[in-house]
Amino acid sequence: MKAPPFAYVRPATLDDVIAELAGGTGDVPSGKVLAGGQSLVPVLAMRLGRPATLVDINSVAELHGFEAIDGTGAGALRIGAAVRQRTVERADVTRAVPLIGMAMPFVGHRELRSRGTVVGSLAHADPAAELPAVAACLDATIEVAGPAGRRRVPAGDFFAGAMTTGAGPEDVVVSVDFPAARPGEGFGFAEIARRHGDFALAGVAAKVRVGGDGAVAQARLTGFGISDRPVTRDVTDLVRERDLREAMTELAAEVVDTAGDAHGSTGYRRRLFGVLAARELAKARGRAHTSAEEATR
Ligand SMILES: Cc1cc2nc3c(=O)[nH]c(=O)nc-3n(C[C@@H](O)[C@H](O)[C@H](O)COP(=O)(O)OP(=O)(O)OC[C@H]3O[C@@H](n4cnc5c(N)ncnc54)[C@H](O)[C@@H]3O)c2cc1C
Repeated sequence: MKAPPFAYVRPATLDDVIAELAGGTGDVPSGKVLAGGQSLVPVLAMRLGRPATLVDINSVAELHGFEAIDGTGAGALRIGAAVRQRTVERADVTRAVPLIGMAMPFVGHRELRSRGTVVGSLAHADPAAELPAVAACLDATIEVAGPAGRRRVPAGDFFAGAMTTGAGPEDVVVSVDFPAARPGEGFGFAEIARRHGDFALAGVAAKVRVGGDGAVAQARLTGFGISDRPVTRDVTDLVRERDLREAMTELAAEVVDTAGDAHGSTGYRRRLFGVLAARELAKARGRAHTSAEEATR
Protein backbone atom coordinates (compact mmCIF):
# COMPACT_ATOMS: atom_id res chain seq x y z
CA MET A 1 0.00 0.00 0.00
CA LYS A 2 1.16 3.58 -0.60
CA ALA A 3 1.19 6.30 2.04
CA PRO A 4 -1.57 8.93 1.84
CA PRO A 5 -0.39 12.34 0.58
CA PHE A 6 1.50 14.51 3.06
CA ALA A 7 3.60 17.67 3.08
CA TYR A 8 7.23 17.46 4.19
CA VAL A 9 9.16 20.14 6.08
CA ARG A 10 12.64 20.14 7.58
CA PRO A 11 12.90 23.04 10.04
CA ALA A 12 16.28 24.15 11.39
CA THR A 13 15.19 25.17 14.91
CA LEU A 14 13.21 23.57 17.70
CA ASP A 15 10.80 26.53 17.80
CA ASP A 16 9.99 25.96 14.12
CA VAL A 17 9.44 22.24 14.76
CA ILE A 18 6.93 23.11 17.51
CA ALA A 19 5.22 25.66 15.26
CA GLU A 20 4.86 23.05 12.50
CA LEU A 21 3.35 20.51 14.91
CA ALA A 22 0.66 22.92 16.12
CA GLY A 23 -2.96 23.02 15.11
CA GLY A 24 -4.39 19.57 14.33
CA THR A 25 -8.08 19.07 13.69
CA GLY A 26 -10.09 16.20 15.14
CA ASP A 27 -8.25 12.89 14.75
CA VAL A 28 -5.91 14.27 12.08
CA PRO A 29 -2.77 15.76 13.63
CA SER A 30 -1.39 18.68 11.70
CA GLY A 31 2.17 17.46 11.85
CA LYS A 32 4.02 14.35 12.94
CA VAL A 33 7.68 14.17 13.90
CA LEU A 34 9.88 12.20 11.50
CA ALA A 35 13.09 11.00 13.18
CA GLY A 36 14.55 7.78 11.72
CA GLY A 37 11.32 6.80 9.98
CA GLN A 38 11.75 3.10 10.82
CA SER A 39 8.35 2.91 12.52
CA LEU A 40 6.59 5.97 11.10
CA VAL A 41 7.09 5.14 7.43
CA PRO A 42 5.59 1.61 7.77
CA VAL A 43 2.70 3.16 9.73
CA LEU A 44 2.06 5.57 6.83
CA ALA A 45 2.45 2.86 4.22
CA MET A 46 -0.18 0.78 6.02
CA ARG A 47 -2.38 3.89 6.25
CA LEU A 48 -2.57 3.58 10.03
CA GLY A 49 -1.77 7.30 10.29
CA ARG A 50 -2.60 10.31 8.11
CA PRO A 51 -0.67 13.35 9.29
CA ALA A 52 -0.95 16.44 7.09
CA THR A 53 2.77 17.17 7.40
CA LEU A 54 5.88 15.20 8.28
CA VAL A 55 8.15 17.38 10.37
CA ASP A 56 11.69 16.08 9.85
CA ILE A 57 13.77 16.98 12.93
CA ASN A 58 17.15 15.96 11.54
CA SER A 59 18.31 19.50 10.67
CA VAL A 60 17.91 20.80 14.23
CA ALA A 61 21.49 21.01 15.51
CA GLU A 62 20.45 20.87 19.19
CA LEU A 63 18.90 17.43 18.68
CA HIS A 64 22.19 15.87 17.58
CA GLY A 65 23.73 16.24 21.06
CA PHE A 66 25.20 13.03 22.47
CA GLU A 67 27.37 13.36 25.56
CA ALA A 68 28.12 12.38 29.13
CA ILE A 69 26.77 15.01 31.50
CA ASP A 70 27.25 15.57 35.20
CA GLY A 71 23.69 16.45 36.18
CA THR A 72 23.20 16.91 39.90
CA GLY A 73 26.43 15.21 40.88
CA ALA A 74 25.43 11.88 39.36
CA GLY A 75 26.63 11.16 35.84
CA ALA A 76 24.25 10.56 32.95
CA LEU A 77 24.35 9.92 29.23
CA ARG A 78 22.30 12.51 27.32
CA ILE A 79 21.07 11.40 23.90
CA GLY A 80 19.43 13.94 21.59
CA ALA A 81 16.39 13.11 19.48
CA ALA A 82 18.25 12.93 16.17
CA VAL A 83 20.97 10.53 17.39
CA ARG A 84 20.90 7.13 15.67
CA GLN A 85 20.74 3.91 17.64
CA ARG A 86 23.83 2.65 15.83
CA THR A 87 25.82 5.75 16.84
CA VAL A 88 24.96 5.08 20.47
CA GLU A 89 25.68 1.37 20.11
CA ARG A 90 29.18 2.03 18.79
CA ALA A 91 30.27 4.88 21.04
CA ASP A 92 32.75 4.38 23.91
CA VAL A 93 30.78 6.78 26.08
CA THR A 94 27.82 4.35 26.06
CA ARG A 95 29.78 1.99 28.32
CA ALA A 96 28.73 4.31 31.15
CA VAL A 97 25.24 2.78 30.79
CA PRO A 98 25.79 -0.98 30.43
CA LEU A 99 22.07 -1.78 29.99
CA ILE A 100 21.98 0.13 26.69
CA GLY A 101 24.84 -1.99 25.35
CA MET A 102 23.07 -5.17 26.46
CA ALA A 103 19.72 -4.19 24.91
CA MET A 104 20.75 -2.57 21.64
CA PRO A 105 21.63 -5.74 19.65
CA PHE A 106 18.01 -6.85 20.13
CA VAL A 107 16.54 -3.69 18.54
CA GLY A 108 15.63 -4.94 15.07
CA HIS A 109 18.66 -5.35 12.80
CA ARG A 110 21.81 -3.30 12.33
CA GLU A 111 20.44 -1.71 9.14
CA LEU A 112 17.35 -0.47 11.01
CA ARG A 113 19.50 0.83 13.86
CA SER A 114 21.60 2.88 11.46
CA ARG A 115 18.47 4.98 10.76
CA GLY A 116 16.33 4.52 13.88
CA THR A 117 16.85 6.87 16.82
CA VAL A 118 16.92 6.06 20.53
CA VAL A 119 14.42 8.82 21.30
CA GLY A 120 12.18 7.74 18.38
CA SER A 121 11.88 4.33 20.00
CA LEU A 122 10.84 5.94 23.30
CA ALA A 123 8.36 8.27 21.55
CA HIS A 124 6.89 5.38 19.55
CA ALA A 125 6.38 3.42 22.83
CA ASP A 126 5.89 -0.06 21.44
CA PRO A 127 5.18 -2.20 24.52
CA ALA A 128 7.53 -4.92 23.23
CA ALA A 129 10.42 -2.55 22.44
CA GLU A 130 13.72 -2.81 24.27
CA LEU A 131 14.80 0.82 24.78
CA PRO A 132 11.64 1.93 26.61
CA ALA A 133 12.26 -0.95 29.03
CA VAL A 134 15.85 0.20 29.59
CA ALA A 135 14.61 3.76 30.19
CA ALA A 136 11.98 2.52 32.66
CA CYS A 137 14.38 0.24 34.55
CA LEU A 138 16.97 3.01 34.98
CA ASP A 139 14.33 5.68 35.60
CA ALA A 140 15.73 7.81 32.79
CA THR A 141 14.55 11.40 32.39
CA ILE A 142 12.91 12.46 29.14
CA GLU A 143 12.87 16.12 28.08
CA VAL A 144 9.79 17.22 26.17
CA ALA A 145 9.22 20.60 24.48
CA GLY A 146 5.89 21.99 23.28
CA PRO A 147 3.77 25.12 23.02
CA ALA A 148 3.74 25.39 26.86
CA GLY A 149 7.54 25.24 27.13
CA ARG A 150 9.92 22.50 28.25
CA ARG A 151 9.43 19.85 30.90
CA ARG A 152 11.38 16.86 32.19
CA VAL A 153 9.40 13.65 32.63
CA PRO A 154 10.59 10.56 34.55
CA ALA A 155 10.38 7.46 32.37
CA GLY A 156 8.01 5.91 34.91
CA ASP A 157 5.43 8.58 34.03
CA PHE A 158 6.23 8.79 30.32
CA PHE A 159 4.90 5.44 29.05
CA ALA A 160 1.14 5.74 29.30
CA GLY A 161 0.01 2.74 27.23
CA ALA A 162 0.61 1.01 23.92
CA MET A 163 2.02 3.63 21.50
CA THR A 164 0.96 6.31 24.00
CA THR A 165 3.25 8.59 25.99
CA GLY A 166 3.26 11.70 28.12
CA ALA A 167 4.20 13.72 25.01
CA GLY A 168 1.17 15.28 23.32
CA PRO A 169 0.60 15.62 19.55
CA GLU A 170 2.06 19.14 19.59
CA ASP A 171 5.15 18.13 21.60
CA VAL A 172 8.59 17.05 20.48
CA VAL A 173 10.87 14.89 22.62
CA VAL A 174 14.20 16.71 22.83
CA SER A 175 16.48 14.20 24.57
CA VAL A 176 16.77 11.45 27.15
CA ASP A 177 19.16 11.23 30.12
CA PHE A 178 20.13 7.69 31.15
CA PRO A 179 21.79 7.58 34.61
CA ALA A 180 25.33 6.20 34.46
CA ALA A 181 26.13 3.02 36.39
CA ARG A 182 27.79 3.51 39.78
CA PRO A 183 30.18 1.22 41.64
CA GLY A 184 28.26 -1.67 43.21
CA GLU A 185 25.63 -1.80 40.47
CA GLY A 186 25.06 -4.72 38.12
CA PHE A 187 22.64 -5.26 35.25
CA GLY A 188 20.93 -7.99 33.28
CA PHE A 189 18.91 -8.01 30.06
CA ALA A 190 17.29 -10.79 28.04
CA GLU A 191 14.35 -11.41 25.74
CA ILE A 192 12.80 -14.24 23.81
CA ALA A 193 11.62 -13.46 20.26
CA ARG A 194 10.58 -15.76 17.43
CA ARG A 195 13.63 -14.72 15.39
CA HIS A 196 16.51 -12.45 16.21
CA GLY A 197 15.49 -8.88 15.37
CA ASP A 198 11.79 -9.45 16.03
CA PHE A 199 9.97 -7.71 18.83
CA ALA A 200 10.07 -9.62 22.12
CA LEU A 201 7.45 -12.16 23.13
CA ALA A 202 8.66 -11.33 26.64
CA GLY A 203 11.77 -9.66 27.99
CA VAL A 204 13.32 -8.24 31.15
CA ALA A 205 15.80 -5.57 32.20
CA ALA A 206 17.29 -5.84 35.70
CA LYS A 207 19.34 -3.57 37.94
CA VAL A 208 20.81 -4.58 41.31
CA ARG A 209 22.83 -2.42 43.72
CA VAL A 210 24.80 -3.89 46.61
CA GLY A 211 25.96 -1.95 49.64
CA GLY A 212 29.39 -1.87 51.33
CA ASP A 213 28.42 -4.94 53.39
CA GLY A 214 27.75 -6.92 50.21
CA ALA A 215 24.00 -7.13 50.86
CA VAL A 216 21.50 -6.21 48.16
CA ALA A 217 20.52 -2.57 48.76
CA GLN A 218 18.13 -2.21 45.82
CA ALA A 219 16.83 -4.32 42.95
CA ARG A 220 14.60 -3.14 40.08
CA LEU A 221 13.05 -5.25 37.40
CA THR A 222 11.28 -4.12 34.21
CA GLY A 223 9.30 -6.49 32.02
CA PHE A 224 8.41 -5.73 28.39
CA GLY A 225 6.22 -7.47 25.85
CA ILE A 226 4.07 -8.47 28.83
CA SER A 227 1.63 -5.57 29.14
CA ASP A 228 0.62 -2.39 27.29
CA ARG A 229 3.79 -0.63 28.55
CA PRO A 230 7.05 -1.49 30.34
CA VAL A 231 6.21 -2.67 33.86
CA THR A 232 8.73 -1.87 36.62
CA ARG A 233 8.79 -3.29 40.14
CA ASP A 234 11.10 -2.78 43.10
CA VAL A 235 12.04 -6.38 43.88
CA THR A 236 14.63 -5.69 46.60
CA ASP A 237 12.90 -7.81 49.24
CA LEU A 238 12.35 -10.68 46.83
CA VAL A 239 16.00 -10.74 45.76
CA ARG A 240 17.18 -10.55 49.38
CA GLU A 241 14.99 -13.13 50.93
CA ARG A 242 13.37 -15.49 48.48
CA ASP A 243 14.07 -18.29 46.08
CA LEU A 244 14.25 -16.18 42.92
CA ARG A 245 12.59 -18.65 40.58
CA GLU A 246 9.60 -19.11 42.86
CA ALA A 247 9.33 -15.37 43.55
CA MET A 248 9.43 -14.47 39.84
CA THR A 249 6.82 -17.09 38.98
CA GLU A 250 4.51 -15.42 41.48
CA LEU A 251 5.38 -11.95 40.15
CA ALA A 252 4.66 -13.10 36.59
CA ALA A 253 1.07 -13.88 37.54
CA GLU A 254 0.72 -10.27 38.73
CA VAL A 255 2.49 -8.31 36.00
CA VAL A 256 2.00 -10.26 32.76
CA ASP A 257 -1.41 -9.09 31.59
CA THR A 258 -1.00 -9.05 27.83
CA ALA A 259 -3.46 -11.17 25.87
CA GLY A 260 -2.14 -14.27 24.18
CA ASP A 261 -1.79 -14.31 20.40
CA ALA A 262 -0.74 -16.67 17.61
CA HIS A 263 2.87 -16.51 18.82
CA GLY A 264 2.27 -17.42 22.44
CA SER A 265 -0.44 -17.62 25.10
CA THR A 266 -0.53 -15.47 28.23
CA GLY A 267 0.60 -18.53 30.20
CA TYR A 268 3.60 -19.01 27.93
CA ARG A 269 4.60 -15.37 28.36
CA ARG A 270 4.26 -15.70 32.14
CA ARG A 271 6.60 -18.66 32.06
CA LEU A 272 9.11 -16.79 29.88
CA PHE A 273 8.98 -13.78 32.19
CA GLY A 274 9.50 -15.91 35.31
CA VAL A 275 12.51 -17.75 33.88
CA LEU A 276 14.15 -14.65 32.36
CA ALA A 277 13.55 -12.47 35.43
CA ALA A 278 15.08 -14.99 37.85
CA ARG A 279 18.08 -15.56 35.58
CA GLU A 280 18.82 -11.90 34.84
CA LEU A 281 18.35 -10.78 38.45
CA ALA A 282 20.84 -13.45 39.55
CA LYS A 283 23.30 -12.27 36.87
CA ALA A 284 22.79 -8.62 37.83
CA ARG A 285 23.43 -9.47 41.50
CA GLY A 286 26.66 -11.28 40.59
CA ARG A 287 27.82 -8.36 38.45
CA ALA A 288 26.96 -5.91 41.24
CA HIS A 289 29.22 -7.85 43.62
CA THR A 290 32.02 -7.85 41.06
CA SER A 291 31.61 -4.11 40.52
CA ALA A 292 31.70 -3.45 44.28
CA GLU A 293 34.85 -5.55 44.68
CA GLU A 294 36.58 -3.79 41.80
CA ALA A 295 35.73 -0.41 43.32
CA THR A 296 37.53 -1.29 46.55
CA ARG A 297 40.73 -2.58 44.89
C1 LIG B 1 11.30 -4.73 10.42
C2 LIG B 1 11.40 -3.89 11.67
C3 LIG B 1 11.76 -4.51 12.86
C4 LIG B 1 11.87 -3.76 14.02
N1 LIG B 1 12.21 -4.40 15.17
C5 LIG B 1 12.29 -3.68 16.31
C6 LIG B 1 12.63 -4.31 17.55
O1 LIG B 1 12.89 -5.52 17.63
N2 LIG B 1 12.69 -3.53 18.66
C7 LIG B 1 12.42 -2.19 18.62
O2 LIG B 1 12.46 -1.53 19.66
N3 LIG B 1 12.11 -1.56 17.48
C8 LIG B 1 12.05 -2.28 16.33
N4 LIG B 1 11.70 -1.63 15.16
C9 LIG B 1 11.43 -0.18 15.20
C10 LIG B 1 12.73 0.60 15.28
O3 LIG B 1 13.54 0.21 14.20
C11 LIG B 1 12.54 2.12 15.19
O4 LIG B 1 13.79 2.67 15.05
C12 LIG B 1 11.95 2.83 16.39
O5 LIG B 1 10.79 2.23 16.87
C13 LIG B 1 11.55 4.26 16.05
O6 LIG B 1 12.65 5.03 15.83
P1 LIG B 1 12.70 6.06 14.60
O7 LIG B 1 13.78 7.02 14.95
O8 LIG B 1 12.84 5.30 13.33
O9 LIG B 1 11.30 6.83 14.71
P2 LIG B 1 10.23 7.25 13.60
O10 LIG B 1 9.82 6.07 12.81
O11 LIG B 1 10.71 8.44 12.85
O12 LIG B 1 9.07 7.71 14.57
C14 LIG B 1 8.32 6.75 15.31
C15 LIG B 1 7.18 7.48 16.06
O13 LIG B 1 7.73 8.28 17.11
C16 LIG B 1 7.45 9.67 16.85
N5 LIG B 1 8.68 10.40 17.17
C17 LIG B 1 9.95 10.08 16.77
N6 LIG B 1 10.83 10.94 17.29
C18 LIG B 1 10.11 11.82 18.03
C19 LIG B 1 10.45 12.96 18.81
N7 LIG B 1 11.71 13.37 18.96
N8 LIG B 1 9.46 13.64 19.43
C20 LIG B 1 8.16 13.25 19.31
N9 LIG B 1 7.78 12.17 18.58
C21 LIG B 1 8.73 11.48 17.95
C22 LIG B 1 7.06 9.77 15.39
O14 LIG B 1 6.20 10.86 15.14
C23 LIG B 1 6.37 8.43 15.18
O15 LIG B 1 5.06 8.46 15.68
C24 LIG B 1 11.60 -2.36 13.99
C25 LIG B 1 11.25 -1.74 12.79
C26 LIG B 1 11.14 -2.48 11.65
C27 LIG B 1 10.75 -1.79 10.36
